[in-house]
Amino acid sequence: MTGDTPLAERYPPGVGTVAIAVAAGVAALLGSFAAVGFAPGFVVAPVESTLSRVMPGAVVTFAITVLGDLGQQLNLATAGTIVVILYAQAVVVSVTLGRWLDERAVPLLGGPALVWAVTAALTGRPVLSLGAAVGAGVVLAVTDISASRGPATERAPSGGRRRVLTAVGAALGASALGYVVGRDGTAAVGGGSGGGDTGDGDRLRGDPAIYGNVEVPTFDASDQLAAAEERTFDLDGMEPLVSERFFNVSYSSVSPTPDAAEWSLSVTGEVDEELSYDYADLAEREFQHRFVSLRCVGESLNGQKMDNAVWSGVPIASLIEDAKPNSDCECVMVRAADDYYEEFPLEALETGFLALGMNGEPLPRSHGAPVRLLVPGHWGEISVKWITEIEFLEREADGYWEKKGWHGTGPVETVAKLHATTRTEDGRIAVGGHAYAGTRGIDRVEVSTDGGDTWADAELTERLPGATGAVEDPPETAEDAWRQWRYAYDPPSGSHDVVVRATDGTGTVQPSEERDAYPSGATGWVSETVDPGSVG
Ligand SMILES: Nc1nc2c(c(=O)[nH]1)N[C@H]1C(S)=C(S)[C@@H](COP(=O)(O)O)O[C@H]1N2
Ligand SMILES: [Mo]
Repeated sequence: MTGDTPLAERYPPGVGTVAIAVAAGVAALLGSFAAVGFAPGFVVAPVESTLSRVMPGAVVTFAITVLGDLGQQLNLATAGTIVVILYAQAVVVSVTLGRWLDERAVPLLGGPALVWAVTAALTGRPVLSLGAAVGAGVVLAVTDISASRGPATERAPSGGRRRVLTAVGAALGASALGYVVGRDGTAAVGGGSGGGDTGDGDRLRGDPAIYGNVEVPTFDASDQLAAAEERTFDLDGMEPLVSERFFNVSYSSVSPTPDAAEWSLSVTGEVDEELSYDYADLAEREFQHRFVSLRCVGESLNGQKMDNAVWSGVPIASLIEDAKPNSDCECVMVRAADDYYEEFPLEALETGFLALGMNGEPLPRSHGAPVRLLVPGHWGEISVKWITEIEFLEREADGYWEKKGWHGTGPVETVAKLHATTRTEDGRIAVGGHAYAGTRGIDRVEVSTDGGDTWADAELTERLPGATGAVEDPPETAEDAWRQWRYAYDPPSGSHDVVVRATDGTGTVQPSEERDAYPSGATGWVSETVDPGSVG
């Protein structure tokens, strides 16, 4: 070994050491990613989810309503930066100590050891945390070797700079490798980010990381899927009646990966008897297959966070009955594996459904695998994903979003969206979209092409079929599903305003009053200026 270079020169003091430490920190972060993928053991995950939880309501609201998905990415980037700073500090500590003792082994081994300790403390996963230590170790080892090859004294000051560049180069190489390995690892567990995947990765009867240790039942939703396909309007730019890209909203961008074999749902609190169900308890039951549409209270009026799927599972009423609840407030707190919690009336819960399957497949990770709650007709936030506990309460309490000022536990507002504007073959303009009013149903959609002065009826898709499978009195049509509308007209020569409004099953017209999403959902009529010249 040519270890004669004094430590002070191996790690150029000041900015040089910081640069090497940051490079090691970045490599450590990607090392963690390589070992874990985009899953809860990834060091950024606990930091990001804590950030979301402690963030003031106003900031979160701004992020959701104004920044949308970008808000979540910013949060993730902030969490990543915090982690790199923590790692860099750990490396600086080890270098300082090494310099003081004049012992090169201290940063070389102590640096990665500290990085490992930080990671293990954050994630609680000691073995997977070795990935981060290896990332930091690569950069520190390369720096050490490059120092041993040429003492900085002979080439000063360029020796120091060269070492920093070598460290940065090593960090880039290790990080790129870590990224590729981690990304493939995430794909292998069928996950992907919370950023909108519909579980395309889990073709093989579900995500093996979740379903690998259980018998996954079959979900025969083929009749409903066929009916939806047949009834879907063929209009350019409009999503079909079963969403191809089902939106995703989770307060934390890293979805949990619960092992279905370990999963259980407990019924606790103000009950005569506490109960617990595991995955097999539910999987062996005869399923219902039913359409349920979801809409997020945080989306803008004409937003994209409203979708529809056919879900397979069991009604919740049959599961909570035996516990004989005696809650004074007639209310429940539902909790989940990501530490999410929402409180709402028992009356709403009793109409709910525990879904194990989505569109004929095991529930994808990002939509709450292995089991999620669906509460028909209510804003999406109480359809708790990764559900673990139903607690009957003595008195009312705030849920996760209500603590941040939202009022999103009630029934959805009625909306007709306008997502497609195209030219028909015979030169007319066709507009279309989806309309949804929760369990009230959609009876009518009207369109105005003159800014709201005159109205005409739009054509509506036939209602989707009602639940099948283990259903006592199968309803003719779906009780909580959207419909598509379309309308074709001869355009006037100039720009004109197209306005849409729906009427729900109780005969109530969608309110025209314009209101932002915060705090209880957007209202108003969707309106769009159409310039015939630019409609292709
Ligand atoms: N455990 C858990 N459940 C959750 C959430 C969450 O962050 N964690 N988000 C809720 C919100 S705000 C909505 S709109 C719906 C979205 O469901 P999706 O992601 O399957 O579309 O899930 C709800 N259930
Ligand atoms: Mo939501």
